[in-house]
Amino acid sequence: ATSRVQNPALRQRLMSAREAAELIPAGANVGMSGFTGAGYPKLIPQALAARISAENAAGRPFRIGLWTGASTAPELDGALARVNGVEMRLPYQSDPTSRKLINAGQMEYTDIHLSHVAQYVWFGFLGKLDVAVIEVAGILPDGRLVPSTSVGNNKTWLEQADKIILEVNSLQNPGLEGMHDIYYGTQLPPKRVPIPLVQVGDHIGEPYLHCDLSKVIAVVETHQPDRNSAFAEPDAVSQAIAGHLIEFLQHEVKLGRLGPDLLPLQSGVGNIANAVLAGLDQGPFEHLTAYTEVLQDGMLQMLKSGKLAYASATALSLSPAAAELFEREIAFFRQRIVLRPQEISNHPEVIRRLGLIAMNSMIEADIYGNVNSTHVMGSSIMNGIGGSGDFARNAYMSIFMTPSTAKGGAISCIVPMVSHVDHTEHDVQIIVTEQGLADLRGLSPKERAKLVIEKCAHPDYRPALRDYVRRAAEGAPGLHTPHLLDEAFSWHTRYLREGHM
Ligand code: 0RQ
Repeated sequence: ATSRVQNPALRQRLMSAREAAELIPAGANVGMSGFTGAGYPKLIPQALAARISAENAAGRPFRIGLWTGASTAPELDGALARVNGVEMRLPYQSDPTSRKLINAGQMEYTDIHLSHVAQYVWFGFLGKLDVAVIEVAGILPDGRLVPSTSVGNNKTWLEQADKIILEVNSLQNPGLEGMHDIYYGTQLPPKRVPIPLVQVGDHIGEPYLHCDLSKVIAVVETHQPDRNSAFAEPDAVSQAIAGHLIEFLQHEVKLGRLGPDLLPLQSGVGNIANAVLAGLDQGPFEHLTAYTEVLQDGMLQMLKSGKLAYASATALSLSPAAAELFEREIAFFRQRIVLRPQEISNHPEVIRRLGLIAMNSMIEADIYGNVNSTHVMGSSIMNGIGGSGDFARNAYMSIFMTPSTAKGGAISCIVPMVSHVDHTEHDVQIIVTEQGLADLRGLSPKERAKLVIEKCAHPDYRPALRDYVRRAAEGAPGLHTPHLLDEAFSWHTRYLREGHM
């Protein structure tokens, strides 16, 4: 087969992953590609982990700052975390070993809205980016790069890093070429201009990433699949959540607040999100569109069935079966999918303009509508805020979903006060559990509390929540958002003490 490294100068830089990893210095800030298990470098992080392990064994401490698009995979986050090679991680991760290190206080983690990352680097808020390690699907003769299955922050990493290392993955489908829209019109304040994107499918940039060839210090050829982890079949709880949501959307259409094709959908990742998409695929709405971060199985299926006309995202996140479908029918999907930098897929200006229906999962909500997406019992990180804040604050309608209980019923996901706040009561409009849906739009805190308890809380926890609200209304110094501050976290402390709320 002919090499995908078509630029002669870059062919001179071909080397093994081990040799490339030697070029990354200890203490470097490294910007890697990768977004929800797609398009991350596969060999260099593992080679770097081996080097770090050897250096540490020889008594020479070696750690890096690791920046990505979002979560990656065991070959990247997992490999580097297992050798304790990451001093500081940003902006989002979901790796079990990293999570353990972060919660043990051994890895610093800066959890940033995904739309903020690129601009923070341009502003100089995060320090210097030393090396970019980017997976691409090919290199053109003139040195432009064919992006892979995710775009993430790659444009910014390539522009901002002093040095660039490329992993050219020949397993990525050549049909990816032309599916990307890389926008080069972003300016810095005070020179910013409007982003000219007014329809989900608009192409406002170019299909390729630019690359300053003089900065490229290594090119490594790989032939490795993306992570592609399977989804669970929708269970009764996620199906019930999907059912409530679809009934609600039908009601909004009836009231004339949404058209029969709704508005562009944003959907978080995970099993509930996938169940909602499966529900929409069977549901009454036609000619739907999506302006989202991650295109997962459910959306691929909706494109296939014709329910979904077009989808914009920054990354694919597919199960092995869906990845196979994508491969087989890439000619069909490339007409209907565009992948953009995450600063555009998650851009507040564009989200507000398009008027998205944002649907994200959460850890817990409180009776007044504050949402915690990231922390367990106030102090342990689960994953991170990801794009949920970008979408929630700026959407036409912001929906948060969770089962009403966790850990077999020992935890109520509806609590008096959330133990950590990611989305405030001002950014949260609709809360859904398998019990029902609370539409909080236009309601005062006291009205919201009543609705959240009666519609969303598990029946086992409703009496205690009602009791809290009643006593707060008697004992709180102010009656706008009545709380008993001595008691507001007692559900969490009871769980930590006794193993149930
Ligand atoms: O833990 O596996 O140890 O039992 O949290 O919960 O129910 O499997 O739900 O996988 O959809 O994840 C919010 C974490 C939900 C995810 C969150 C425990 C529960 C389980 C996972 P175990 P489920 P999901 C676009 C949008 C933030 C980023 C985001 C997330 C584990 O959706 O990371 O929205 N969101 N991005 O047992 C203690 C509670 C709990 C609880 C659940 N109340 N207390 N533990 N759990 N509720 C995508 C991107 O930005 C990339």
